[in-house]
Amino acid sequence: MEAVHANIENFTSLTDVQYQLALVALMIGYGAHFAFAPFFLGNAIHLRPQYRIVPMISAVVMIAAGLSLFREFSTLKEAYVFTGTLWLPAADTMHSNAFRYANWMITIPLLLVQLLLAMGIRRDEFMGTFAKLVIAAELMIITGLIGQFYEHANVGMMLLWGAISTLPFVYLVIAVKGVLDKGAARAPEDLKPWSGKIFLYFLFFWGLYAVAYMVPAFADEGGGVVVRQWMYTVADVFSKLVYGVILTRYVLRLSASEGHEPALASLLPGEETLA
Ligand code: RET
Repeated sequence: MEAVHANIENFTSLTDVQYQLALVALMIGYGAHFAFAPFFLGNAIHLRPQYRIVPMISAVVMIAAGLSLFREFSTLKEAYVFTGTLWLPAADTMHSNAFRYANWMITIPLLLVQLLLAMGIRRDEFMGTFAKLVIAAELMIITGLIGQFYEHANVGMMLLWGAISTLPFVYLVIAVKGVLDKGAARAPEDLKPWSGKIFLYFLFFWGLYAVAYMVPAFADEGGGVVVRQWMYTVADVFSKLVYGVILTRYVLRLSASEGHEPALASLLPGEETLA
């Protein structure tokens, strides 16, 4: 019996190069995420206390994503057997991207709360805005999760669920724009342009997940497996890791504009010593 609701990874043979390239994508993913957890924690001390939570959330996201990607790496590695020429899907093990979606259920709310905190959303609007964003995000993930089970057996169903999932995604994008506009309104003059740039950045890299979702409709062979795992890695690194670096830089600038000195600044040589 065939596991019809499994991902395309379980139905296609890979060349040696394809097998290694797909694994390399996942390895870069977990390696980068794990490496950046201490980076974010180390940055926190330079911030005004109220902003320290921003890089701390990134550190949590890094560990959660790193663990998930490490498992994805291991299951992909074990999902094939070498025949002497090609890597064929193993009969008794399976690789599943569904675990990614489960991981997003946790990481996406964290990325959203991080945005609200960095943009300084007022306490009285905080919970309401957060609830709207999270409900939209979870609906998007759950419908996408259902759809990806059909990517091998029924591409039409996959696209239908993908279209349904796009509705909450569009709502989410509009709501995020609203949050960024509010952030810009309260930001000092030199930080105002960040908001529009962060929006385009967000749209591009979150949108990349939706493009990756559709890959099996166009390429369900070894090439499709490699392209999709790479798209996921690029989207992961930029929407979690580099996004965390950007938001941390943003609150560092905010801290400075609010008169906060980076930690240890008093130990650095002052201008009078350099002169
Ligand atoms: C799905 C299904 C197809 C339609 C759309 C999707 C959007 C996914 C997104 C995922 C973002 C993930 C992030 C993870 C961080 O850990 C569900 C693939 C629109 C936007 C940011």
